[in-house]
Amino acid sequence: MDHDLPPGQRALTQFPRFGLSQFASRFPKQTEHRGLKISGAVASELLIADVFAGLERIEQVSDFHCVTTWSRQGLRWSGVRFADFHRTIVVPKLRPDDAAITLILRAQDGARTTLLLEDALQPDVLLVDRLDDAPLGIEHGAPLRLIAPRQYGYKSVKHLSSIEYCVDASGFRPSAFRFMDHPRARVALEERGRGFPGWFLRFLYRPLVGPTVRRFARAMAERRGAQSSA
Ligand SMILES: Nc1nc2c(c(=O)[nH]1)N[C@H]1C(S)=C(S)[C@@H](COP(=O)(O)O)O[C@H]1N2
Ligand SMILES: [Mo]
Repeated sequence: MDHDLPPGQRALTQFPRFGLSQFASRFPKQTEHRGLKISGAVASELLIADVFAGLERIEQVSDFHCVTTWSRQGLRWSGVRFADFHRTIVVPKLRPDDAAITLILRAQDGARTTLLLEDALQPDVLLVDRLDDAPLGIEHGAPLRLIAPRQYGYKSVKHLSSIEYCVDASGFRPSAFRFMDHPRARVALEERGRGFPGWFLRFLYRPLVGPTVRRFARAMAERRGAQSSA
């Protein structure tokens, strides 16, 4: 099915737990409560206890593209549209500054990235708590994850804990090296990183896929082992 894939991507037959190696052994402390902090250029900071309350739940099948060149096709997510959350909850309650065009997404494991509000408002960007008809597991981002299918995977923050509406994100430090965090990361345009062409980064990243998948799987197995003997 590789012919359906964006430039430079290869399909995997499974959906691995993945990320920057420094996050392999970091896990969310809170796995049940799906609360989300909203902060930044807003009238007041707010902790939303249940992001899903009162919003239309939708199911969506989409492909997932990691910047290191692996893709997983046909994932079935369930959640709410970020656009609905933004327009129904954030705008009326918190009145974000019109100039806040960037979101900083932060996760319980310390991961963080930015997403343009314009990209986040696409109808296929979801806040999810279910995957393939089951509650989202720790591997894939419990208790709450954002997915942005048109962006490379590093914008789809797992264990999402806060969203900061930001007027000026120039001082933001991403969790990866700066060249690895493209502000938009659009898969169709192969915006893998900044300063280097996308096709070049394919060859830099591809050798990391196997070792990273194994490292993340090992850390997960160790966590399960530690929990079952505790
Ligand atoms: N909190 C958090 N979110 C994260 C990551 C991470 O390490 N921690 N890794 C990112 C990267 S690089 C990818 S490809 C996807 C992997 O998602 P998966 O583990 O569900 O396959 O999550 C993204 N979101
Ligand atoms: Mo990734």
